[in-house]
Amino acid sequence: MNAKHLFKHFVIGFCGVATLALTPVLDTTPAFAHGERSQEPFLRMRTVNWYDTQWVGKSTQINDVTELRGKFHLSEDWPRAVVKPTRTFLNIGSPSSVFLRLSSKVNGTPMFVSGPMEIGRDYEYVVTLKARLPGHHHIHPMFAVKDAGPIAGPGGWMDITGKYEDFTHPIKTLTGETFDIETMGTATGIMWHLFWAAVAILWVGWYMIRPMYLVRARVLAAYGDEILLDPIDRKFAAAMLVFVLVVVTVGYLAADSRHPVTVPLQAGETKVKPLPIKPNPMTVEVTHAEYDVPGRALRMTLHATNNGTEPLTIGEFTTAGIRFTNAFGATKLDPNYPAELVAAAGLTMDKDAAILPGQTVDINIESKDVLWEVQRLVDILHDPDQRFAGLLMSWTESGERLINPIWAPVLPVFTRLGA
Ligand SMILES: [Cu+2]
Repeated sequence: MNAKHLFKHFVIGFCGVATLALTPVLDTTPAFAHGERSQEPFLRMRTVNWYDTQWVGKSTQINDVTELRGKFHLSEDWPRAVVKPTRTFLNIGSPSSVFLRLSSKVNGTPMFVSGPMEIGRDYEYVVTLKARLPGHHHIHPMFAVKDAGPIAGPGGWMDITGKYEDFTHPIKTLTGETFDIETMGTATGIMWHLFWAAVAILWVGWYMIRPMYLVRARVLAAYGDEILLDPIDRKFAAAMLVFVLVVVTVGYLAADSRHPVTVPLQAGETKVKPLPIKPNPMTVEVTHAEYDVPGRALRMTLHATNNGTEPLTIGEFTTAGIRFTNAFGATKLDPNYPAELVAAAGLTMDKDAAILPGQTVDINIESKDVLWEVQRLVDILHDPDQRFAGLLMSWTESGERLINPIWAPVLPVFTRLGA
């Protein structure tokens, strides 16, 4: 019986240890990105429409200051299932604190606290970053909505070279002191952790050995707790209470006298004005949209009118940070935009000619690329709310860009009709 038991334990233990030992050995596939594709497509397409994202300084040295900047439009087609953006925060999605965020501004307003933003409006952000940890990092702009969670924007790679040991972050306080905030107070923090751990061990240890747990449990069950405490225990408890209160008070007073001028953490609300609405001579409506499952293409019928004075040419459809362009739109692409998020010949139309002033046209437009699958946007077909939203970009003859938010329900089709 005993031998059998021993053997069982040995097997269980061996399997556990083997699993632990082999996990790091077998799991050698490099981790690309960090799971942003698993975020639901309705969140990525119908909440924040990111555009003009720029990863300035794709390669930086430790201590170098660089920027992540861009714009976003809050979709009119905001899903019913997602809490409205009444409290939002602009953040950076990165694998740990590889950069230090020096500042973030939305439409020029400092965004160190959160605040409301308006659906249907546009915002421009600039986040200033200081390189902290060396490596090859995937960096996203990220929009956090209270009760809905963080919504990741497009990811781009940023490299940091050098050694972490060289990282410094000296700051000058309002009272004129200068110190390195990266190391400031580290020793004090460690000291207090060790101190309270020692106090906790002493407290638990004292009662643990007077008497041990099992004996104590039996006495407790049989006779109640009164006889478990002798007069020395009570004196010890009282002494500990006084000791802890004295340490906390003295510690507080000492810190207060060393740093008499402090500013509490700011917990207010930002009031960010959205970008002014640019007059847009083009009106666009999606009258029909379908997703061709085997063809990996979103097909839309656009009803567009040019109310302006210049011919307009459609060049790009963008959603979830992915950009579908035609030959014309490709010439307008920022060459630094991550190539894995661009379908450079992914946009085709049955009418390529410019829309003339005063003209109303119905255009069949197709955004076709394997990126629908790779980026797992096709998962909308499994949603109870099958819709898409994105931005349609067109240009006037003089080169001005017009942005039209578009959205519509999507009908899945499994065969090419009439083909
Ligand atoms: Cu990523």
